[in-house]
Amino acid sequence: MQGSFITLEGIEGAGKSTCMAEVLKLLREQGRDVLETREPGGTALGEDLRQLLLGHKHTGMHEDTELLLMFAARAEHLQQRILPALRQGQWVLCDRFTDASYAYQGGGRGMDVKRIQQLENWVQGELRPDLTLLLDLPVELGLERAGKRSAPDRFESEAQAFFQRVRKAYLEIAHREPERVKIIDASRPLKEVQAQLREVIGAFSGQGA
Ligand code: Z5A
Repeated sequence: MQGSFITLEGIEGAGKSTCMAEVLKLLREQGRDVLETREPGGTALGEDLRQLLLGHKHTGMHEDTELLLMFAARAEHLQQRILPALRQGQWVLCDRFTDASYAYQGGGRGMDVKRIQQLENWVQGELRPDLTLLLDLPVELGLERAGKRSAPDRFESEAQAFFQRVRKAYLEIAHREPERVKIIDASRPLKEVQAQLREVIGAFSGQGA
């Protein structure tokens, strides 16, 4: 038996952490055995790479290095945790995945999308998420919400134009793959966002159960 692979995406301040908790709750209420994880990270090596990627020690890191480290962390994550869990019939709920590479490195940094596709095919083979929840909201609102939190990491220090490109890239993916990527209006009050999540997860579980 193969479990389902669900990912959550969104720009800065979209409310991913808040929504991860809600989706996890909904899936567990359905009796699913869920592995909750995140990228970059999810393994001991991946979490070390996360420190290098998000911290300010290597502020001038080359964009190729950044992309390769994202996929190095992803390769480890897939082989050590995601694939074994799916094979055992567990559902996997992952906070960000390869759409983030297309959005941040492709859209935000302007890297050649073909490079990302090559790495995606190499590292993942045919594996793609079964469902992706894209928490979408205007960049200004996202940055305002995020500004109320702790000190910004290396990505959070980017300019507003960077996040506009990231948002645009995410929306392009969603419009290209409407079956997989469901857009959640994250600008709404939390209760309304949770209701949207409930509807999408309910519809997906109805199909996938
Ligand atoms: N990255 C990459 O470049 N390439 C890749 O391939 C991958 C990642 C995988 C780490 O991500 C960075 O790595 C990320 C992209 C890059 N950089 N950025 N930016 P992360 O996911 O760990 O970092 P994050 O984006 O900061 O995620 P987060 O911690 O989940 O934050 P969030 O989306 O902003 O969520 P939040 O903390 O739940 O919400 C923010 C605030 O808004 C908080 O105070 C909430 O209480 C509030 N909130 C949430 N929802 C609402 C609603 N509906 N109304 C009002 N207020 C709300």
